[in-house]
Amino acid sequence: MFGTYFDGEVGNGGSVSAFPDLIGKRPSIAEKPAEERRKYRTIWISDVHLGTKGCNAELLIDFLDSVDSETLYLVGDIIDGWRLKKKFYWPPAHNDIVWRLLKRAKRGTRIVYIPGNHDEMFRQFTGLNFGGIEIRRAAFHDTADGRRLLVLHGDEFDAVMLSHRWLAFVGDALYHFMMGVNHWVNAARRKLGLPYWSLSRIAKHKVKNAVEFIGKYEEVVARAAAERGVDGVVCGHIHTAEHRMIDDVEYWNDGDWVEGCNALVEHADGTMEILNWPEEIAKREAARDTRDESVAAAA
Ligand SMILES: [Mn+2]
Repeated sequence: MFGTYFDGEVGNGGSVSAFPDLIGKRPSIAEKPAEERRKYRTIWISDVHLGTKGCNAELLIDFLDSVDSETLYLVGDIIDGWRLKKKFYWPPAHNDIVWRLLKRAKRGTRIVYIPGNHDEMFRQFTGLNFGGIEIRRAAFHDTADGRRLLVLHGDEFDAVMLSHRWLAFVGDALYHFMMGVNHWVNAARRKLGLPYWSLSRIAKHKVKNAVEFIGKYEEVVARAAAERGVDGVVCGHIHTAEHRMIDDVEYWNDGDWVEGCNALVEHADGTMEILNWPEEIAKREAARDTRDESVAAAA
């Protein structure tokens, strides 16, 4: 099963210099200083879907400006080529994300980009290097405490999930509709000063079929990882952040930036955790309010 997509994996290929000089330009949202960022050994993000209204670009910009890492994995569906083909949607904030990624690579972060099914047009560049961003079909990641993890997007298993294909098909239209609703609900909530809220995350957990689908998918991915003899697997694709042990294999899903707004991180000692960025922002703001109150009390 793995043969097909590992064959395309090449080590360090050539470098492509024709990449547009985005770094020379200024982002529309100014970058926060790099010094105050939380440092991680590794960060994984996926399913950003740049080029769609569903992408929470501002939250991702806030995340990128708040964290740093030695290695950053972009685990697929970063740009939504399918949607862009139908309707061109590319606001300045989406450029800002590309700008930040290129800038990060230039500053010395190792960036590995594993295209997914929505950005499969980049798979033809497997083995190449764009502005310091390595494009790979899949990767192995060794954690600081010596575990070996297989990193891939996860659409490789869609064929195995054939019995659930009708759900994927109905799901895509319904899902796109819900992403739209989610976008407007949150635009309104932002105006009212309310925190980010995920409609589809709540809906998904209520639908029995979706829950069964997710559980089955996680098992299929973990089994394939076990066949490769690794300790665990990191994937994306189904927009559901998760950490669970499936037999002896650690299953990690880094979630998405459409609904959940999650990232997976590895600390210096190898421990890993899933961050929910809206929750992290809420914690940060609560801490700032407490600080402001104590400053006011002292004055
Ligand atoms: Mn995908």
